[in-house]
Amino acid sequence: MITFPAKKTAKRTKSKFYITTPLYYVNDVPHIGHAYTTIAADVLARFKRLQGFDVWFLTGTDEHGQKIENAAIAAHKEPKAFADQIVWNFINLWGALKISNNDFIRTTEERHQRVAQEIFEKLKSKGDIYKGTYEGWYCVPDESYWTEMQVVREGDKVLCPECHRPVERLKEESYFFRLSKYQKKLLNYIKRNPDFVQPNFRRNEVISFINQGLRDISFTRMTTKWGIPVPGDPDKVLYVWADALTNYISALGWPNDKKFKKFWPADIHLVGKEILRFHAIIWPAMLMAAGIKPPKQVFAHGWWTVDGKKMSKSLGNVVDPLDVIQKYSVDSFRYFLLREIPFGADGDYSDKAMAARHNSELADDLGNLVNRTVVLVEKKLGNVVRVIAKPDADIAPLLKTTPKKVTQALERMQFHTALAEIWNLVAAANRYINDNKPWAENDSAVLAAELYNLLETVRIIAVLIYPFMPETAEKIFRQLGIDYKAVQWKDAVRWGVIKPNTVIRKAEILFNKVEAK
Ligand code: ME8
Repeated sequence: MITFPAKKTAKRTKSKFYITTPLYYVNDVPHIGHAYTTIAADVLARFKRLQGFDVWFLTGTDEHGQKIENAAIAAHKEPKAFADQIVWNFINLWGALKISNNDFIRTTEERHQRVAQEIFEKLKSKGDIYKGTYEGWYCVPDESYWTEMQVVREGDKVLCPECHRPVERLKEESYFFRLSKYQKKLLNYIKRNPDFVQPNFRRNEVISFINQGLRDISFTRMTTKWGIPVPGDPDKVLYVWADALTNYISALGWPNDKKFKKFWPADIHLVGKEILRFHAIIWPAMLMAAGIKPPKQVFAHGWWTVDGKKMSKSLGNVVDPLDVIQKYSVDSFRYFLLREIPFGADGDYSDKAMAARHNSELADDLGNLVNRTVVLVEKKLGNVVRVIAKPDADIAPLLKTTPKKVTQALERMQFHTALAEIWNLVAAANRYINDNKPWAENDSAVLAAELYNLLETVRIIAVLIYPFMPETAEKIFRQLGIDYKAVQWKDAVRWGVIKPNTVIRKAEILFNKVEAK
């Protein structure tokens, strides 16, 4: 086997990787925003598994609080029965999207409720929880408290500064978490760990927010009954964020389970930008108070709009991922979301943009490359690989640099760059066919060498796209006679994996062209 003299990817001291998504509210069906975070987490989980990491990938649902209670009332259901119904929309969607999560946690599960209560008690025993009265504003859709200074007034309406929906006035007895005490410690942690909050511009936002001064936060609710009972004060329930954030350790069986010991601290909490403060301020402060290590990184991505507008039921522009994958394919959808915008920035979804990428980059570029290669091998070599040829100078330099660039991009969460690099290689391979014209080659040795180069290039591309498009990669591996279960990331820097006498299976169309609406 000829191996490129490429250096091994970065040395690692630890072989575990723990990645999480937010726990999605079960008030409604999932849309492309929820799919986005979960697909991004899945790509990283698959990438790390291929690299040999022991991966734990967690997702789940946030099932308590006033928002769910109100949605259940509107549906004439008990909150738990309502959650039991809605949760299937998430479980089924993750199945359809080929999400490879290792666990799925619901905050109504006993294993979670126990931990949420124990953490509350622990903070209380440390003197970081105290009794008082909360008086101020509350945004139910965001489940967040706002002060007089923060709310937006428009005429006689009082609106949430984050989502611009009306807020409620609250006055209730409550237990507060002494968040203010952790201001300095948090700032130090963020400064000492530049990767903790990413991207960098979000890190700066978090730092300036903390510098404005942190206020203690109400950690219980009285007027809402749908939640985890406060230990020792059953008239109250835990504030839904104080409950839900602890899922990241409850799912690992904190404090004694070997999963917790192995996987904590989390390597990455992936979140949307609107919930960054909960994850980068409140959550690490809770952990510090409980004497538990903070996560290594919180990465906040941007928001999708649809046809230039915020997705909303009233506008009727909420995109159901199941509709998209039915029209295009799971892999087209996964590809589009991560190729269209840099991770961290906002983006816009439209059927037109989706169709454009599907038809040109998937059907034309990748689909044709694989199809042409396999058809040529069928016609010219009778489907059988003859020899292992050396990498051709026309394509070898790119074959050598691309895997490295893709690895680097994935390690920096630059999914769109990783895909752009892979598509440079796809374009180079298509050019290689056009320039060398193997269909007209009369010298059988030259022909065998060219086709071998194409087959190995296609194989390497399949390795590189695997985290993004597992179904497509598997289809390609099957055509090349490769057991996809045995594929590793380092196979992308190997040459000579396809052996002589391998039977190449007949081309199967990877992507059918689709017309935009
Ligand atoms: O906030 N664009 O749950 P949630 C991109 N339960 N991502 C989007 C999006 C959009 N338009 N809309 C939603 C909650 N998301 C809490 C979290 S965690 C302990 C508790 C994604 O159902 C994005 O990841 O409102 C965002 O942070 C998340 O869904 C919010 O989901």
